Amino acid sequence: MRLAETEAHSETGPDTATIETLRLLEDRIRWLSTWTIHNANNIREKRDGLKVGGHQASCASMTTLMAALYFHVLRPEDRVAVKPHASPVFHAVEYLFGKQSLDQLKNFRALGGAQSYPSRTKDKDDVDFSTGSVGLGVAITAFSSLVQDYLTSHDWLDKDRQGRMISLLGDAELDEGNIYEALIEAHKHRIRNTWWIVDYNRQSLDAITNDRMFRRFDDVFRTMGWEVVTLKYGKRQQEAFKHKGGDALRDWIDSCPNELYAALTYKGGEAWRAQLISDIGEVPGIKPLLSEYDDDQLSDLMTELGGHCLETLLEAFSSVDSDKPHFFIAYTIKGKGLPFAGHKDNHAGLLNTKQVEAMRDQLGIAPGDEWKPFSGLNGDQAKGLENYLRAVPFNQPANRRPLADKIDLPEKDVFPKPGSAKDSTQAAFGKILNDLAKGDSDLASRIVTTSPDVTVSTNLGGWVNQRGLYNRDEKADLFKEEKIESAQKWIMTSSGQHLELGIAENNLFLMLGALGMSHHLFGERLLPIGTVYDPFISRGLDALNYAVYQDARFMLVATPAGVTLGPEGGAHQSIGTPLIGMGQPGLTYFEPTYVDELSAIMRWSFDHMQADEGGSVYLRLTTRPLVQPDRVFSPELEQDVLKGAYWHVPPGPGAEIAIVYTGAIAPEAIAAHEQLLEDVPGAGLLAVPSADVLHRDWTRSRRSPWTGEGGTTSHVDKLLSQLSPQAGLVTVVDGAPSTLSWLGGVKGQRTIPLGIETFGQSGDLIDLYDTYRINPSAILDACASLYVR
Ligand SMILES: Cc1ncc(C[n+]2csc(CCOP(=O)(O)OP(=O)(O)O)c2C)c(N)n1
Ligand SMILES: [Mg+2]
Repeated sequence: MRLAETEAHSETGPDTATIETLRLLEDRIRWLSTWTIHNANNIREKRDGLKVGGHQASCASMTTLMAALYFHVLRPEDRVAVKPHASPVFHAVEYLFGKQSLDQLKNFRALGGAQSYPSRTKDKDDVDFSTGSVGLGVAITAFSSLVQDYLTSHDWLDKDRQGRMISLLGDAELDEGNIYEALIEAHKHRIRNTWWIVDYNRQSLDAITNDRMFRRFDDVFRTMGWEVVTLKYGKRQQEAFKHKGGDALRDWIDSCPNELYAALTYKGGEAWRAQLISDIGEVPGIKPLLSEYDDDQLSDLMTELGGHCLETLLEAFSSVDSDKPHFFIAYTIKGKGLPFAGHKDNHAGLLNTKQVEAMRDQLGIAPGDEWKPFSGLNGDQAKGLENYLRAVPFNQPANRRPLADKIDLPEKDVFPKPGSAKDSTQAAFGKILNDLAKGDSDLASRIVTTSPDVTVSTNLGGWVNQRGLYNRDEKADLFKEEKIESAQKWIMTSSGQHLELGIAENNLFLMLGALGMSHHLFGERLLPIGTVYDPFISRGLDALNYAVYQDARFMLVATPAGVTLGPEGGAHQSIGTPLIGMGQPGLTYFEPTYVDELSAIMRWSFDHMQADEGGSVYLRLTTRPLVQPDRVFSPELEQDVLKGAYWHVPPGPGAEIAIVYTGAIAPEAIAAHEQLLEDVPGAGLLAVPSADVLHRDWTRSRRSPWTGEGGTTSHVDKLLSQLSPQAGLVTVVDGAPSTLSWLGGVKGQRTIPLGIETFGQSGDLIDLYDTYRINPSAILDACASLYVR
């Protein structure tokens, strides 16, 4: 194992009594996490023959770190993302604080019980950030610290409500590229109050990690302006190094390959001794030094690395005296204190019953008392721990889930609704925000926009001109000062309302996730809007899922979309995104055609983003300018738009056919419908601004007799009932045809779905719609084929 040389130290260490108490608490959480996993796998009844799983080694690797933090260092305003596989340790900590129930622990990984990985939305105790998809829980803390700064700059957050945003991560998580994308963005925004603490056990899931990464992480983080603190040796090791031969021992540790260190850890004291004697036994002082330790003590000495030494950890954490971001590399042993410590296959390894019982006996816990928080301790010790836990700073009454007020929305009649005769939904989106920016509504003050280098090309320019860019560092618009003409006035201030990101879509979703949790984390509501090109949603898909899973609330505006971007097309065409919108729980997908629809949907979205049972919204927009309908946007029409569909041209009684369209392809559907009417009077034309809302309402209605969700007939059922039961449908969307093909299942009406199934070339709309067969003649061909049985 090669180790870095920087050590953290301070003049005043914690007192011995505190260390002793913390040691006992660490034993508790190591035991409880081991037992929770054991119970779930070996004691609780199994009904399906599936492995339950759990990660005892990953937990044991981090118990010292978590004991030091939760039982000493943390303050209630601090927010922590815990490495996914240490979830049982977190729940054990909460259990000792009295914030987690025994029932939850007993039901670890069972429905309604403590979750496999910490979950803000599903766990019942106080999880700050969900984790699970490694890397994302790390980066979200940096973005949350940026949100904290944003709120502070806007005078919404007092200093005493500011905390540190902390990630406890595994070393293999450092392979996730999203961490480095976040690091770059964090550097640009000069983030602070962020600690990333690596459980540096040099094991991943499959293997021992590569020696070549030694010292690389330190370099990377230092280069990016972080304070790097390497916690490499425990105190006992540091004591040993002071003796004759100590330097050689230290050098040996430094140069030992990761794999050998892990193997010797697993084999134990005798193996350590043999290896050390063989490698450096001739160095003066080594043999006498080693002879001072029996085999067990030698094993302890060699494995009590910085991350397992409370004194070392507490000194390091308490010596932080700036808000500079800190990167702690805490050397640990995976499975420390468990029989498979250091074994390369221990990631998903489970102790067998004999081993668990041996651990229990060693702690003096009587059979049957396994769940008792202080079992195995004498009365004084138990009392001492209880008193200590009551006084722990992190356990003090504090409102860690503050309730944020709702932001009032402008009345419907004053909500912006641009009135051009011809407009695209993207341009109209920009105008709506521009109009809001000019006003002084509460809504406008709480909107915060963000975009990964596509601010201008997604029409956010007007908004940014008025509301400015946000950065803690003020910066004038140099082009303006130099009197150079430009439509974009990019003034950067601490009161700005647009967060400009570099081209990393993953960061966009992490940013939206952090902004969208502001009301929960900081008690201040923000209404985040992020813009992106529709195809690049896929680039950040896991982070999008992650944000939504945490119940972050935001508006995602994706534009341009489909093949309708025309000559710009090819690689920038998006096909499957409607299905992403439909398939993602917690995200409601709309694809309006007209500006009046868009305006109503945006107003609804700001409400939905704040509703208790609400969620996030995805608007799939276009750059294609469309002639706007000359119509009264009645409350009934608005209702239908928000329910997902309306009859653009209602069908005649018992009509035999309808054309159904979504989004920018409307002119082709309309043209085809006009021709169809010549042969089939009464044919209907159905507009579907949200296949997602429509589909969810339909499936809810179908299952409601069994789930009691309210048994009203679905909106789509009512609409399609206006057609003959034998009617046929031709659906068309600039996207995957399956977005609308399900409509055939509602009433059993024969359906021909049109859409994009291959892609990848530029062209004008005439050629592209022809090539991909979504033009009027293709729609009419499909209508004709409905009559061929
Ligand atoms: C994005 C993602 N890919 C893969 C996994 C599966 N996985 C879970 S843990 C793990 C290795 C973790 O190693 P490390 O971060 O070092 O944690 P340790 O258990 O060693 O503390 C992997 C690959 C995951 N959870 N998330
Ligand atoms: Mg690891």
